[in-house]
Amino acid sequence: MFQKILIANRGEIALRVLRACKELGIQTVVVHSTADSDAMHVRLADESVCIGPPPSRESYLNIHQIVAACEITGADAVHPGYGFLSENAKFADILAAHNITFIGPSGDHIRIMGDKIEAKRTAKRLGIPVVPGSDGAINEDKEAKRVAAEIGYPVIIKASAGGGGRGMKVAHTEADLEVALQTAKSEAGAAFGDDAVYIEKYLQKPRHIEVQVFGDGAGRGVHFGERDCSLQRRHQKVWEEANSPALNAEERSRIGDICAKAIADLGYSGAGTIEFLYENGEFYFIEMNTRLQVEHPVTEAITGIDLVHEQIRVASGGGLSVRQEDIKFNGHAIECRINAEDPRTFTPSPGTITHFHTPGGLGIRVDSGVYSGYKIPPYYDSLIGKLIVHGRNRVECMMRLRRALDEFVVDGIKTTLPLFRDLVGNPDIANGDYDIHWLEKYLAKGE
Ligand code: MV4
Repeated sequence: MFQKILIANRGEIALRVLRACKELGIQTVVVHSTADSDAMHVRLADESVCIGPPPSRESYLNIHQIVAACEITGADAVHPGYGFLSENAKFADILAAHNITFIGPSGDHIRIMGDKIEAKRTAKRLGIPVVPGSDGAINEDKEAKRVAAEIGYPVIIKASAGGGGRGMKVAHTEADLEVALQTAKSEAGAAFGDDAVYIEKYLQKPRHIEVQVFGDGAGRGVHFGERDCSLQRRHQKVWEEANSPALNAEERSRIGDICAKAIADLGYSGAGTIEFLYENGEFYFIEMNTRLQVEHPVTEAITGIDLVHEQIRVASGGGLSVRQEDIKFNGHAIECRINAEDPRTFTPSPGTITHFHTPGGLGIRVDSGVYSGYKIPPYYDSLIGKLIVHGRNRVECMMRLRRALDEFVVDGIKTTLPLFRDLVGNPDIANGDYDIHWLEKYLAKGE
């Protein structure tokens, strides 16, 4: 097991990882920017190293500073959290070259999944169902038209270096295709320095369902069920739940088993998430994330398994603590992302939190690094905490969520809490009847 882990992140996830390290008796080092000196995780860590000024480029993304902090403190592993360097293959490779363990998959696996064309090709080869579309990159209008005619309109053009919704264009008819292809290519070139694009059938009313997987790096793979993350705004998830209200037990184990086997065959190590669009009873792979995700607590709630413990165990060579048959799905969990934003316009609202009171009681978890008197710096994303609620079934979970939202107090700044108080009373949400476009339509109606 590791002696000392360096946490290369900030905010609630840095605290989340710190807690796991403490439970495992592992010493902790945090690196932080000058904007985060007062952060809770910095106070609670055994050691902290200030690695630079507020801009992420010069601190949380500064590989050399982070490697230097490992050398100075004698950390033997790095947990990258999510965002920042968590899916940076070069960072994983550089740490390996310094004999420091990256708590995550190999640089090569990160690289494959970062290239969306290569990721899709790999998924298909491993027996994962993918969205119908081009086999690789599309360069010519003629090729695009041939593929589109074959799969049928509407089609979507995506950047291979994109992901998470960046660099996509929809073409509804052949007349739209040339413009969509050229725009997608030039935008991809400008944004990513790589203009490779591919074409897929555009699914009009899917749900976003993702499967939590783990590999031990030695040919074993397991799945921890799915999460439904269909409630999003501008590709930012707002509300996530497990299990998906749309799936039955047979569908859950069918897609889960496919994913677990793929992860085993790939020789993948650590936590991963395989993302699907789900429409009319079918799953279609879109991307794989090679990191721990923001919404991992809903999976922890229904399985009772600490996923950060598993990451650390696997990275240290201790293997997974569970076999597939040990993983049971118990009840229902919902996560609300509490952002320091206006609940209608989503404009960031940094500043000082004058009062912070979190709900409690059976089935309630709050993951947050903020406290009364804390000043939210304006430089980073606006997530200030996550409310995760568990119940024996979805109805009980929703009852508890409504009560927990009533107890939650955040004064001094605007937050998205009022949005969740509206959502929890909405009949479509109560019925689990929503797709990836539901939230934006709801917000546009201004209800
Ligand atoms: C799609 C799609 C429809 N058809 N692909 C957006 C994020 C990126 N991960 C993939 N995305 C989409 N890909 C096909 N073939 C619709 C979306 C999409 C979306 C997906 C998940 C959650 C919210 C979304 C909002 C708009 C579009």
